[in-house]
Amino acid sequence: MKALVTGGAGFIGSHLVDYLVKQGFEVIVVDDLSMGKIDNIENIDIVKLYVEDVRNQDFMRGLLLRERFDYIYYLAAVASVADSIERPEETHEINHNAVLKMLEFIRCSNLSIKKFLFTSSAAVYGNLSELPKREDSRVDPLSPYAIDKYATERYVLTYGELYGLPTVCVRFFNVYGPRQNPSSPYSGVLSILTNCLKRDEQFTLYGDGKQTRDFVYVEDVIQALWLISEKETSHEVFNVANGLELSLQTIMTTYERITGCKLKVSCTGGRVGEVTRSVANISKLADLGYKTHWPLERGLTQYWEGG
Ligand code: UD2
Repeated sequence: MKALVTGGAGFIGSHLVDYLVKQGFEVIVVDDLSMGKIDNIENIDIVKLYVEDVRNQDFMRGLLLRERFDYIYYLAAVASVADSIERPEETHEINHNAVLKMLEFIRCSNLSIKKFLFTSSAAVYGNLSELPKREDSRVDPLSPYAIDKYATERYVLTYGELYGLPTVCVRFFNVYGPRQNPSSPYSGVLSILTNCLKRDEQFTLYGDGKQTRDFVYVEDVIQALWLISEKETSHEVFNVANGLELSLQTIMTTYERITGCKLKVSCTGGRVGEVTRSVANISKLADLGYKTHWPLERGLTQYWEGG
């Protein structure tokens, strides 16, 4: 079996690559290393890495024709809401146009694939009050990032239906774990918290800490991606989360207890456009056999010790 992982040197992508290699897949990665790192890939000696931009159509088309992938996992993206607000047009080129062009090339070239999996985000749900979010809950994409993710989802699913491509989309909630880069202003809060605790640095808390999120450990995310790609799934969307709503305050207290470190906190106003509450209904994923193996305490402990 041969798999393409775009964004495969990034945080989630590299964990997926490791897993696929262990399953005996031949894995090919396309990553421009704008956020990813070569060191993230454990088996770099057997993984073929192309340091390329997914917008490079000549390259991408040549690769698809040459390699004839069984599975395509599309993770390459401008991966942050705030970043997309800084550069909406470029985000659109990367997060939307590049995916659409790949789908169109697959269609026109009659390439046969077993599964095309596109990674979307909980950002598509916006700030509507309905909770927990089900895959058929109303969406309200509020940023260039969310708009592109949602529009691309629709294309991915509609291409699947119209042209018989086995396509699926996943909506990631707040993924955390080793290799998440803490150094960007758009980094996930758990990588920032880990950094602050390890270096005894000040953590800036936006808002009152009562905002809630559904944090999911990266190993559970990989389990979900594997189930979705292996089971009979097609033209549908899956939430990928833990299914538990926790406040940021609870996360901070739990992490302090686990590490035995005291967090230095400075409070500031909430972020503009911030989602107040977020939690997923994960029953669709559970129907595929998904079980969370990494409750928060276990995930945080592992992240602290190994990440
Ligand atoms: C997550 C995703 C984002 C998008 C969004 C959809 C990550 C890293 N980002 O954004 O891409 O999918 O969900 O809703 O997964 N915070 C602090 N201090 C900090 C950093 C964060 O207080 O230094 C707060 C932040 O204001 C928020 C919470 O921590 O309330 C989580 O922030 P985040 O950036 O990790 O994730 P989120 O949910 O804003």
